[in-house]
Amino acid sequence: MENSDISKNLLKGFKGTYNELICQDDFSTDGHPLPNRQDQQQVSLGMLSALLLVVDIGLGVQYSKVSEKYGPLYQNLTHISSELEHLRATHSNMIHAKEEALTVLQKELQKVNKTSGQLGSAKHTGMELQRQVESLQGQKMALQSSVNEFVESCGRCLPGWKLLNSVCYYFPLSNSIPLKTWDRSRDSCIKKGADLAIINSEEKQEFINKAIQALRYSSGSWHLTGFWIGLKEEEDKEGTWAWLDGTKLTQGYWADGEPNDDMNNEDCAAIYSKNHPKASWDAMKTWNDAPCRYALKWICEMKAKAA
Ligand SMILES: [Ca+2]
Ligand SMILES: [Ca+2]
Repeated sequence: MENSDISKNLLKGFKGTYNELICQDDFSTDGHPLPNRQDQQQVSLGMLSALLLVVDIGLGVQYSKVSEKYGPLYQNLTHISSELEHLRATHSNMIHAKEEALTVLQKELQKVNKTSGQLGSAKHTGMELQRQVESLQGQKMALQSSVNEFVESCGRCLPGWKLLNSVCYYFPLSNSIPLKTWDRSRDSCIKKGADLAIINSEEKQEFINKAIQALRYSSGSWHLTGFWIGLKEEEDKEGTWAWLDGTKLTQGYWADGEPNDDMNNEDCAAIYSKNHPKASWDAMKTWNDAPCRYALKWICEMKAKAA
């Protein structure tokens, strides 16, 4: 039988005894116990005290069982509460550490951005220096070439001009020199005491082709590798070409298909360092007729000084 059942039975017995003690038949009409029942009541009270003692013992046993059953649970609850507090403290520390890490990360990112900017600036400066070095190297080579040509021409041509037989030629090869129309190109030559070049022999054609080869490879577009020469159609005489010295063209070194007077608007002649887009390279076929207003490079010639 369970302790709880024992307690219930004891309480039941207690109630029965109590009822017997306070039964109405045991009292006189004025509410006092009858004299012949006093001894019996004292005995009953003794039994009641014994019963209470037993109940008390039963409850003590019950309490011990309950304590034994739920004590570990209470200890676990205490332990879990302690763990929970610990986890809360750890979580708080982690949030604080995360905020500090974020602050450090932002500072580092700012440093990286600053360094990246400095690196970009340094790279730009380096590229600019490299460009200046390449430009200076080009100028040095051009100067060296001019000196060599001056020496080779024995001073008969100006520095930067090339001598062929008794004629000096000027080639504005540098990309820094702006392109000009046929008329302005001629003006530029005249200001130097020269005029646009006349190419009236195979020897001159070969010599000039060789001199302008630098542009054959450096310029991407064919039409930008042209050099105006002293040859144009006579006024209102389509198809009649004449040199600036007044002589008619007898031998031309036209590219295949040229002159074609494209759009009825091509009246000036130029020599090209790159092969015609519709033909393979042929040093004896490098001329084209083009609109005189086109901006190209040009070739000047002047008589060399006497040897
Ligand atoms: Ca024409
Ligand atoms: Ca043409």
